[in-house]
Amino acid sequence: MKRFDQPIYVTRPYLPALEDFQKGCAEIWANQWLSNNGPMARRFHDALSAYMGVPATNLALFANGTLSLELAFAALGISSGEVITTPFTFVATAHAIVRAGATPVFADIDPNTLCLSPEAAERAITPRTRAIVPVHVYGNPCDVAGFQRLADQYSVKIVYDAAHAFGIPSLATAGDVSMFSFHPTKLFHSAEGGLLVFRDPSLQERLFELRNFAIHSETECTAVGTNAKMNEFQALMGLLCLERMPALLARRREIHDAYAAAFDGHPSVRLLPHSLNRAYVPVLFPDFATRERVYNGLRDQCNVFARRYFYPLLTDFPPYAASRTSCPVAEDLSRRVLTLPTYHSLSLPTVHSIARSIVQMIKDCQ
Ligand code: T4K
Repeated sequence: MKRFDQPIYVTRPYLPALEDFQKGCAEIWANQWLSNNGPMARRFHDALSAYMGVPATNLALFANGTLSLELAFAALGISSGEVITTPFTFVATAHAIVRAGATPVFADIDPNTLCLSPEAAERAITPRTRAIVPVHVYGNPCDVAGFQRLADQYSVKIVYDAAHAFGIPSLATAGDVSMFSFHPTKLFHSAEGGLLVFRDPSLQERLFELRNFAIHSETECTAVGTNAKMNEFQALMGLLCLERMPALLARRREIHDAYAAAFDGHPSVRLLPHSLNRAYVPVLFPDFATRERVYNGLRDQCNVFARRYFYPLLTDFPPYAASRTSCPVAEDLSRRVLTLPTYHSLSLPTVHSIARSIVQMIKDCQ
């Protein structure tokens, strides 16, 4: 089993050429404009609109994904009641619901996609339900048609947490609102950043207002807004990364295929097949003990830091423990899943070595 000299993390951010970033910085210096919807942020906004094929009136940029999601609820008028979501996600999904003033209600996931199940969500609907927040986990698409049926039948809003799903055209405009995270651990990033894409263009004015304290002039403040603005350096990073999107996607696919080939014929390591942008490489093991052995073995013997996204479940954390519901599928899969390293600069020989070590660790304990 190979031990790497340098740690191999679950991900590393793509970094554009430093000279290109410096060139952009020279422009920011000349503008003397660093934040508050400056020229770079406006350019990034338009570039995203063109890339995603979404009118410029139907999106808004923010400082990060968590604040974007929080403000999506505020713009939709959701500040109380219940919001149904999955326990198999990053804490930010539920934090945003609570910080908006609503109560998260957890429902189980689909065993094939690991995304919220529309059937389980439907069972959790009550007269207090205001919205459903499905998460396209790892870039696996949720059952968008299933959730639209719930929206139509029960008059609830569908807000997708699409933090992992940038670069998947079919998910760009799903639901009432979709939130994309541009954190550096993501396939595409802007150092930190978040994007909302919404069906109703009238939300834009409200979102622009909320992200800038809800002030309109020196003498006017109309609501309790916040500071969720993307700054010019973030926008510059985003613009430079966006130019490389086709290459970023292609490289993830190559890495994913290399893992798939290496695990072919090894039923004890099942690569989850649905991630459309290959943002993550989640694998399932037969049981908790094997997953833990591989996770610890990679770290201790190989210097490889895989991550157990998403373990524990949100309802295992104190802020959400009182909201625990029966979610047997999520409980089982969370104890068996491991996400393996994938990022633009990860070499294929490194992927092969990680995969060989995993196969070896499983053989050793059989
Ligand atoms: N919804 C979902 C479903 C999400 O997954 C997330 C974020 C959100 C909402 C919220 O979006 P944001 O507000 O973040 O835009 C990471 C990220 O911090 C978090 O953004 C992400 N999800 C979550 C899944 O993963 P950690 O605690 O695993 O991050 P950390 O710092 O351990 O980073 C992982 C590895 O990445 C490190 O071991 C090394 C590498 N790394 C990280 C950073 C930040 C780098 O090489 N360079 C870097 O700059 O949470």
